[in-house]
Amino acid sequence: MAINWFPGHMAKTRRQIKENLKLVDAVIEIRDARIVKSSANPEIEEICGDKPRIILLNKADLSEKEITNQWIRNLSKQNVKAIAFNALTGEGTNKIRGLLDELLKEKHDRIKNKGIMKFVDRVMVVGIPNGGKSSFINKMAKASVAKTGDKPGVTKSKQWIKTKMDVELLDTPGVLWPKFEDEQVGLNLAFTGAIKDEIMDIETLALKLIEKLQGEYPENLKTRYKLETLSDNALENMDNIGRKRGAVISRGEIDYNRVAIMLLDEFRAGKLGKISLEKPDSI
Ligand SMILES: Nc1nc2c(ncn2[C@@H]2O[C@H](COP(=O)(O)OP(=O)(O)O)[C@@H](O)[C@H]2O)c(=O)[nH]1
Ligand SMILES: [Mg+2]
Repeated sequence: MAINWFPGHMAKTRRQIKENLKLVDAVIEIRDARIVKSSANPEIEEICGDKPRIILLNKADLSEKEITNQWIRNLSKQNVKAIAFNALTGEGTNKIRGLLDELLKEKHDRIKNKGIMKFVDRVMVVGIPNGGKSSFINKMAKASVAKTGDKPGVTKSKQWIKTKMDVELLDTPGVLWPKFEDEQVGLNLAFTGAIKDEIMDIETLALKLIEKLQGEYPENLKTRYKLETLSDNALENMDNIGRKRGAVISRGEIDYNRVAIMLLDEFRAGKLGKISLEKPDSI
């Protein structure tokens, strides 16, 4: 991981997020729509308690729409709402206000009953590294009127980003750790580029991705690499991909390093099509 997680670090992060939770009305948790389970923090429920939460299934431009919709149904409950999101385009932003209104109806009614009609909701953003927290905050800030500085006497050192939708975001997101002790989770994070290629050598990683895709998305693999048929053997498929792309060293030997880099890059950029590596009942 870009961040070195160790027990002391986790405890500190957990404590900081819990402190910040006291300052906000709701949490926006960012996950990767391609790996909804693997991009979750294992303690998120415990950390957030009953704080209303919106789960943004971000990078939805890269996931299968129908499966993302299944996830949305699967994750939504009284205090938790999920939506598909694209933090590069901001698609989904216009739904956030409505979801907050649903989640915070009691608070809003209480305020309105006092005759106050103009108020803001304060929200903090949390998520594992590379899920899109900064991109999301930037998109929200683009729709912002001003960045509020410290207000004298009020929560010193906390910076709030104002937006046009009567929402203020805590400007530093809570960075959470994934469930990295689980091998499949590690692979999924590596496939999607959430962790850089340090989990294993990239040739093995690419081979594992081919294995996954030949089983679940064979047509995407065939179409992208113009393969007429697929083998059950991932290495044979990797060879064929290498040949199709001219990733050959000498005497027909495949340049596996080149194939691996190309395949992972293309997968992460969505060039193999919209792919969901986890479905609601998988893992
Ligand atoms: N395709 C796609 N890429 C995204 C999306 N949101 C973020 N990214 C990319 O994911 C990477 C990590 O995003 P970043 O905002 O830095 O994540 P953070 O570590 O959670 O702050 C960057 O390369 C972003 O451009 C999205 O909705 N779709
Ligand atoms: Mg960031």
